[in-house]
Amino acid sequence: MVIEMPEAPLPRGKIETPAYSGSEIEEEALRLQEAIKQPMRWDLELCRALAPLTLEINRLKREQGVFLIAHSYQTPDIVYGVADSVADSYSLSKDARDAPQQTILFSSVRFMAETAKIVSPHKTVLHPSPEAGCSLSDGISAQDVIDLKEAHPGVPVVCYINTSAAVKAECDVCVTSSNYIKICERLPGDRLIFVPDRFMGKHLQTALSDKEVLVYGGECEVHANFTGEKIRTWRNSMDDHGVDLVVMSHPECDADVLEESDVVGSSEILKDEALRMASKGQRDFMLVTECGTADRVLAESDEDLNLIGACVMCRHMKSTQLEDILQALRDPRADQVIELDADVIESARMCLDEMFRLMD
Ligand code: CIZ
Repeated sequence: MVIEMPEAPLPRGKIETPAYSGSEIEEEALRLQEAIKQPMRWDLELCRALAPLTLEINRLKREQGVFLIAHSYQTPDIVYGVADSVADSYSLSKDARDAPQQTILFSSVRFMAETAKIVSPHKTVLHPSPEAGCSLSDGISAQDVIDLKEAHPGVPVVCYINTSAAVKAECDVCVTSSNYIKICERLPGDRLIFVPDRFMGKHLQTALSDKEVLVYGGECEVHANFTGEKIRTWRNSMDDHGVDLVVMSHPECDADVLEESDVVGSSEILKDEALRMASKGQRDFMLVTECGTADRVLAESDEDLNLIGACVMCRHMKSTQLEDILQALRDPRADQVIELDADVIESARMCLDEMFRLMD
């Protein structure tokens, strides 16, 4: 039915791969196409063009003992072609910490690769796209947090994981989109400072009736695009056609979007809930978030689903392509190896460890 999603990325053809045989390429192309499950957008011709890249990346990963982590917002060729672990940032930070491999390649934005380095400082963390930032993370500095602490002495500072290592080093506890309410409920005291997402902070304030939440003013440039009015219009028009629409949105959206939603959660929670509801017969969903979540639902459901309305693509998340991953595995540039000051790692580690402790 209606799904407005961006075109699949085309291979850029700027990197040499060894000559794999026709049968190896055909087998790999079929594996990719079956795993991605969007045969119109990811057709066999495209999968054949991508196959030498995924074959070579998987060969190098095995040879070098590299654990490849991809956030759910990465493109399906990365998620289903080469990743060893795909999830939201809470699960991925644990996977980075617990992986036995000494080298992690993190296909995602910069703050997530930094988080992997903080939780496993002895490992080499490769980040193929150093330019891949995040409007939330880039919108707050360590000095901003220091100023907040001076203005509100003694009030605990909670940071969303979408922050730099330097910002985490100034905060008391880190949260992700899958645990921000649970962790803040468990914090002592009746006030907290929440940085940097003003929408998630507002949602947190609604959920925590007995605590005051002092909220910073940042926002995600992807999720800030959605409006409650647009969702109401979609829902009404679906109602008129007898379609029982389930609206699922990410907590980085504004309050009027979340009020219109049946489910609010991280990419992993939305995906799991859509799959659970699909297995019980629900077919029509609106995923109010980055397009990668819809790609995952389509790939991982056995049902023929209608994903209605428009997702929005994150230009930072989508800046990594298979070719960047192959290049970083072969010969990483200095700016593709995450390096952080030891004192930043130590303080930021306490902020992340506090999250793991409060989630136990
Ligand atoms: O918490 C995360 O992982 C983020 C930043 C997004 C999501 O929900 O996956």
